[in-house]
Amino acid sequence: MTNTTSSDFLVVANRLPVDLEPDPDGGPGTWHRSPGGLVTALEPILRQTNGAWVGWPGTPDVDLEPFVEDGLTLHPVRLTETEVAEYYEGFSNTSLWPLYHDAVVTPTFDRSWWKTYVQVNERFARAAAQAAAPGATVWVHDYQLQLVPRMLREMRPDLTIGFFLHIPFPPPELFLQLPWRREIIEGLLGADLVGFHLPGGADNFRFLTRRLLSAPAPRPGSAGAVEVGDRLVRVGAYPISIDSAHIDEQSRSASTQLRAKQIRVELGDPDTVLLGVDRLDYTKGIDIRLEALRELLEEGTLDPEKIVMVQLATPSRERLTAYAQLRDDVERQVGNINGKFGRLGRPVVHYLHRPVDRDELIAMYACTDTMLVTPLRDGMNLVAKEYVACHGDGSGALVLSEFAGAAWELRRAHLVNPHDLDAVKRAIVAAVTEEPAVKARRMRSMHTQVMKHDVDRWARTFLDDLRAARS
Ligand code: ADQ
Repeated sequence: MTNTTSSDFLVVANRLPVDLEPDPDGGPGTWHRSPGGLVTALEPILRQTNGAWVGWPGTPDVDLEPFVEDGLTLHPVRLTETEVAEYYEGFSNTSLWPLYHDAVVTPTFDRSWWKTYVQVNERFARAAAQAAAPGATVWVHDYQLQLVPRMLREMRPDLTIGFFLHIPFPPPELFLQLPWRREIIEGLLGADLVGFHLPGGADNFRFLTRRLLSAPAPRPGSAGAVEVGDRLVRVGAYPISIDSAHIDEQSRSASTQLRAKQIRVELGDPDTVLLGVDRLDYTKGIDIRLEALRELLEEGTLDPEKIVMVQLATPSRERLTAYAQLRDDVERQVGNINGKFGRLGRPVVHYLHRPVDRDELIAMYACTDTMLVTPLRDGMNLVAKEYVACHGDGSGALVLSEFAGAAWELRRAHLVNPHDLDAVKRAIVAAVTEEPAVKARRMRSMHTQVMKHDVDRWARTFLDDLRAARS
């Protein structure tokens, strides 16, 4: 029996790293590993530190005791159906998500969603307060739980609390639209360390502490820490990454290489394979790359006999109107391209609206000539780094939006403004036609960056700074 009480290290996130799939016969259901950037990023650290995870199991209205699954101690937080609708789909994904992504879709603010957000944040804070050993370190994650740091500090002043935001932190002009802007800033300031992917997000946050709470400007030598009463809250940039060595090794394995060759054959042996891999989300710019491809085929710059695009799109937030609309739009675009430029047995765009297993995904990356990552805004974008990790041999090319956090490190990609369709088209053509030697120089330099700055280094740096912040 593993001890499920009193952990010295806790991760608190909206979702547990597993999903409970209900049994059709009303039985207890079965657990599955759930997809997503956060799980991918944190699992190695949790295993190394013997930590525990507090989160929602992904199904409403289930009461579960803490349990151990695949070596990880999990503390489920119960959410009712209404709470899922108001806290998760409502305030988190219809207010905060679009607002924090440059309002590319207009955010909706609803007072009852906010009340439920407060109530659910309290429940997460209580669950963490119960699971944490005296003096434990608690690492709270992401936009769904921005009130937890302050609530948890009030319940358990003995804890060391870190917070990391996985999505962009918006410019003040946008953040100030939020009716509960002050509460969110105060919530985050309950942490000892507040981390963002990029320095820009950290700067936006510091500015807002002065604007909304009249916090004094950071003192010289305080590394930009914010003074809150007698406490000092550190603020910093921690660009997240991937398990680079593992992905690199897997991409070089004989079985991956064999599968990569097979995939190209299955795709009809084209000269060029383009790939997009995303959650089906309106921030990811899937429609932009499809439109660019359509125009390039239409004007004859790309030859449909020689090029194939694969778009993998994991279903996401399907009950929300903006997402259902996006799916319709993307599927119409794919149909248009294939209707016009495909022939029997040879579509130009292969579109899969489902998650693909990890081994297959790595083989897909490995066999791809040009990866298309074109979000309108993205906190980091792990897909870009995963692709680079699979091309240690210098093959491949990456078209990358300037508005993905990853662009901050992957300077040698074909960087592009996704709002400028002509620029996206030029970048695709440049990536497809570039001399192999030039391509290889770009890719090797990005590969070195990704290998050095992996997820282990990300987490260690954050946790070292958190320890230092507390002392
Ligand atoms: P996401 O928006 O989910 O993450 P991303 O960083 O690209 O975006 O991570 C997605 C993960 O899911 C990747 O590991 C990818 O391999 C996997 N994935 C995506 N589509 C898939 C498919 N069809 N099949 C299988 N796997 C698939 C949020 C933020 C990002 C930030 C991460 C981590 O929005 O900006 O990089 O958190 O902080």
